[in-house]
Amino acid sequence: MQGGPAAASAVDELAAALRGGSRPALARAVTLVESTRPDHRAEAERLIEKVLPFTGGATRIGITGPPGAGKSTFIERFGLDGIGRGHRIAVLVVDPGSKRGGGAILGDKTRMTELARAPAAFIRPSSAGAQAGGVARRTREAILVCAAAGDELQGIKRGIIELADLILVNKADGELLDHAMRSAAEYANAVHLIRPAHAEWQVAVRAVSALTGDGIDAVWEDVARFRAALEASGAWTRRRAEQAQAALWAEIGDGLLDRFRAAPAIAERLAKIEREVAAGKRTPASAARHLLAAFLGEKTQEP
Ligand SMILES: Nc1nc2c(ncn2[C@@H]2O[C@H](COP(=O)(O)OP(=O)(O)OP(=O)(O)O)[C@@H](O)[C@H]2O)c(=O)[nH]1
Ligand SMILES: [Mg+2]
Repeated sequence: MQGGPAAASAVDELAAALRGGSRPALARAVTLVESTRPDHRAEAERLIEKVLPFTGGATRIGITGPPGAGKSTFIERFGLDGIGRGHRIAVLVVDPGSKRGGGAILGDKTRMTELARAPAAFIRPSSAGAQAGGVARRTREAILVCAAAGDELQGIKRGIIELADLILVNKADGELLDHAMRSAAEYANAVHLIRPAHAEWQVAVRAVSALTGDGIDAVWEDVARFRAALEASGAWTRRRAEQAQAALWAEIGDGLLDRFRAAPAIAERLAKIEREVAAGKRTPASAARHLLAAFLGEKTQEP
């Protein structure tokens, strides 16, 4: 779908406001990009193409960790410290475990109040809809694992540790301090046994306190060192390119599926064939072949 001249100039204005650092413009842009309406999609694509050349400066950080580890508290403290260092912060909250969203969103709105009020910060909880089509899909980057003091190493999936570029043991304060230090030492030992994902980066383990702010400065320095090391070797650019290509294939896959489901030849056959597959009367492979042939307008043997 093609946006008219009015839509085009609205998108140009939005792009200009976005580059000017306007928070309301950012909020509108995120809403636009998350929207699944076809006319919004067209505008969103136009907007993204306009601003894409200016996105290279941002560092994207993925943060994950077990429930209650202190992720929200950490993000608020880390974000405020970052603002103090002259950064501008955007937080996209994703809850991949559930489609409900509301609870976590409210929790974070109340937990990150100080950061939410900061003019240099922007916080957007992503809705279930956005996860299906928007931000979450485009939010895979360096993962920073936040482990609460008290978590055993086994408590965190090994797979996550292998993906992490930085591991934080939070709650290194008060009575939990000793325990956090021991945990951090254990993680550091474990990390040395794992083959590093980047030859130029040794995964760091840090004990931090999101409550007192201890250790948070070092995390900002790790982020800067990580970026500098990968930029120096060319891995940073290579990774961005790979991510863009992976996103291209994801878009192709999603686009094909959308077209497939919407095609009349599929719509009229789908319910019956799904029932047959569910009932074991037809194998998934043969059913898929039949539907694909119908979609592509090829002659099939069967009705
Ligand atoms: N002592 C101490 N408590 C902390 C620290 N960080 C967070 N907490 C507390 O731990 C609890 C959980 O913190 P959250 O920030 O909500 O943790 P979360 O990982 O976002 O939790 P979910 O979003 O529910 O998974 C809260 O009661 C915090 O006050 C810390 O550094 N030290
Ligand atoms: Mg939280």
